[in-house]
Amino acid sequence: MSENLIPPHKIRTRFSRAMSLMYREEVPAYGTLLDMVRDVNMSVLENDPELKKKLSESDNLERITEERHGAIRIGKAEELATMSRLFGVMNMKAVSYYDLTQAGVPVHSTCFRPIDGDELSKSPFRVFTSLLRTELITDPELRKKCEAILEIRDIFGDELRYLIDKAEKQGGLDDEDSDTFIVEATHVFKWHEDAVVDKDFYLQLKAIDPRAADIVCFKGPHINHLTPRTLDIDEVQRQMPLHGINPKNVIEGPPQSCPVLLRQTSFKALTEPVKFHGVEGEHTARFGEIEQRSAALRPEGRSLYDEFLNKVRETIIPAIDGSNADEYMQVLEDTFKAFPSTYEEMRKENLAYFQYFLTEKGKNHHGTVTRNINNLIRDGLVDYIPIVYEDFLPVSAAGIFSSNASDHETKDLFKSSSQEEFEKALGHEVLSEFDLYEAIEKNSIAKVLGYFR
Ligand code: OOG
Ligand code: NI
Repeated sequence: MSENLIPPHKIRTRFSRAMSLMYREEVPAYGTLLDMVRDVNMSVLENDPELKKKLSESDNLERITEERHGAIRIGKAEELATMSRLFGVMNMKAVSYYDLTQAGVPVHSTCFRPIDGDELSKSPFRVFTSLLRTELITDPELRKKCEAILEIRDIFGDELRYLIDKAEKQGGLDDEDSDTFIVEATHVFKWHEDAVVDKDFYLQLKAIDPRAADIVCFKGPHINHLTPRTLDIDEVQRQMPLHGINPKNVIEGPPQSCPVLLRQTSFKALTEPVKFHGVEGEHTARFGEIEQRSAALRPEGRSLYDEFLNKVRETIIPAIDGSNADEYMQVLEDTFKAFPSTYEEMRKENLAYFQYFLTEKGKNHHGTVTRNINNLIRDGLVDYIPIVYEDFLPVSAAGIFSSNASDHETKDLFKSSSQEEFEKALGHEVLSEFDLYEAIEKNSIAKVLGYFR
């Protein structure tokens, strides 16, 4: 039987494409964005043959064109546990814990994604998944009602549950089952314009927290954005208004001059018509986002990044209406001037993770060498590129969360990290992103050194 099973990465690629097709239909501006990103990426590569050559070593162009992340929000522990099994069918694992209460959003999150280099290069689809923490809704009546609504809903359905079980039992799915799985799984993330509550309740909950209303009041965890990866976010940002899309004025993450981690910007989707038990209303749920990914940082580099970003935010917090955007971007640029800006420096100071590979000279070398990575680099036999950051930044995520709650100022009501509770709901522990990057780096060193024995 097992020879008929489809490899998980193929199911993941097909699923990612199906999601993209669905979202393109649901939110046409997403299609516009995809086209823009593809054009910008192509011209970046045409103008930078060196980058093109380096990309093809690991982070190839096909991968980048296919690459996207989505975000969903779910309402109860059982949904998170089943979600973990659903993504497991596509070899996507829960990586990292994100506490969004530090930004006043009553959720905590993880990212489901492929974890090893080979799987990532085949299809790097990831889904940022947030679980509502109803215990943080302070009004006891409202909280009880939310929990009662969530308690009875089934966002997956029998067919999908059956296929998840089957995949786990036989170690995968065959072609026909994979097709059904993709149709059913995509359906879970579809937009439904019929709310499951009346308008009064929706407005009441929205006044307390718009994200809670987005999770509780609808049939399922509609995908709220899908984000293509661009090689030049500043250029896409500049072009967006020319295509009738208005982005937030602030790019989240490090400044342009600092090629680390993740830079993101989003635009607000149109307010959409909704029916609350037949009564007309509206909801702002879905939006668009683009991102540029650079080097993954070691814990030391990450602490330094956090320290710099905190310094920025002690000086200036980007206003929701974008009124101080230029000033914010300037403070960001100025503050990060002291952060190492070249990969050579970052490698010397042990701030980032790198992937090592043989140069042409290295491949043609036949004499003996000292098997020491620094010497091999010095002698031009080995070169390196940064390992791409595959994860998310909680402060940026908070900025993204607020882009779809425009009229809601972030409150400093609650702050309570609870990784243990989250993992209990998930049914297992989340993986450490640092361990994963470390493994990719170690592996590439071992491979390179193995060549010179
Ligand atoms: C998720 C926001 C986080 C990102 O790119 O940081 C995110 C959400 O709004 O549900 O997707
Ligand atoms: Ni996102």
